[in-house]
Amino acid sequence: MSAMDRREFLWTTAAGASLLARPGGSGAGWPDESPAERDRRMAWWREARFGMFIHWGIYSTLGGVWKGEQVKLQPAEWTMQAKHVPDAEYSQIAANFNPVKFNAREWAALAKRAGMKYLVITSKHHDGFCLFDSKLTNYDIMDATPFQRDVIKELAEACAAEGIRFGVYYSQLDWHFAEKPVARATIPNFDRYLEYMKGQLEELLTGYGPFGSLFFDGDWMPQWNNVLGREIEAWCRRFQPHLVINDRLSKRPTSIQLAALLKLPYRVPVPPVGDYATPEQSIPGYLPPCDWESNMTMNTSWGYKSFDNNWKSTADLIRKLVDIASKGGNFLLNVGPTGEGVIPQPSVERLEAIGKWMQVNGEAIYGTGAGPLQNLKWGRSTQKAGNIYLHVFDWPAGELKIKGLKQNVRRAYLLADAKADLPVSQAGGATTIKLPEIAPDPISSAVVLEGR
Ligand code: FHN
Repeated sequence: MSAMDRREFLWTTAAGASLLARPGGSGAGWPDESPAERDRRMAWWREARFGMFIHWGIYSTLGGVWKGEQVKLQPAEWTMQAKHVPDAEYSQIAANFNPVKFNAREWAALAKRAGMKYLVITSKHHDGFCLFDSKLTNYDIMDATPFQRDVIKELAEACAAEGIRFGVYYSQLDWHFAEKPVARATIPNFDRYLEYMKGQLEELLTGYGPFGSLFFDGDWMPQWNNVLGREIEAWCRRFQPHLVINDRLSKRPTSIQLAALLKLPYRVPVPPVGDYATPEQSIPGYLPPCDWESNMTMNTSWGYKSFDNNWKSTADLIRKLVDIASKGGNFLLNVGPTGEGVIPQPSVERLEAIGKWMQVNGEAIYGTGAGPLQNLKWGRSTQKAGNIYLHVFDWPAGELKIKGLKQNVRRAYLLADAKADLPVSQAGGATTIKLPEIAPDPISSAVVLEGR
């Protein structure tokens, strides 16, 4: 067994041993929800495949720098922890949060142009600052900043206008209540904090229109467990029964946390609470047994980090999107706007380019399932409604020959030129498609195989 296999085995064993998968397949949903009802509730999310993640808050004013010192190892939204800033001092920076360039409609329109079908923004991250007008605290954008606009409300309305599903990220880990800003913080008077958390979730789920999804985070905090997770899931579903909720209401095994932190491959466990698993900054090397969504940054920080220019290329991001879809997953791609409310230009450029690619290739991503051909050297495959989509990264000379395809192919064509049939033959267990010399797209070109 190779070292990698052994490590993966360890993660799998640890993950498997510590998770009691809920009966009824992946995810929890309503305890008595039938598989058909769950499929109906998940349908838009499985169709969407691609969403925008937004990490934005008072930490964005810092750009990953605290008193002249760069936050190097942690992402920018962890500045409070990285620089061991007491809450009394850190919370003062809210007075500098005045994002006068924020334009919700521009953000929603950019997500739409990128081909994204849903958007998830941090309503409250670990620092506890609220981007929405909460009646339960003054540590929010209405009371603690000169901006005094409810950006969650503005963005929810903008998404509705652009036809994009709106959702929020909410951290159960809260350094504004914790004894100190550390990853494994404990919160005194935890029952009182839980009531605060439930009250804020009620505010969000009753005051901002229908949500598509909720992304919880911070399950690694010592006080969190699956019982609380199920309690909060049921609480949220009281207000919006058809929410799609991630797995971080679960108490994911520490091995998953460590693997994510160390960027090691790990088996995505079926969530005991919530609807989908959330591999982070990674794509599983196999087909997970449940709904799942990979969330990733474009550089290395979720929150705006002024000196982080380690941007993934557009080609890399498109191929990640294809790879994720080929394994039946969703891609939640992050932007970290500045303290002024501006999405960094490198992010905008990549999203515009992905959007142009999606205009041609979106049919091979949206609503598709994991492809019948896995572990392809030259590309990936997805499938939908009897069609197989071959996503060709490395364009071959003259023809593409694939073995192991069980389906009979009636017709083959380039998604970029659907009117022109490609010569296709099937013999001896192989399917051969004659291809033009030049690929329609240098990054990834879709060849459609229509079933008989
Ligand atoms: O600690 C957070 C981090 O800041 C970021 O929000 C990511 C996004 O999935 N989640 C946690 C790290 O796993």
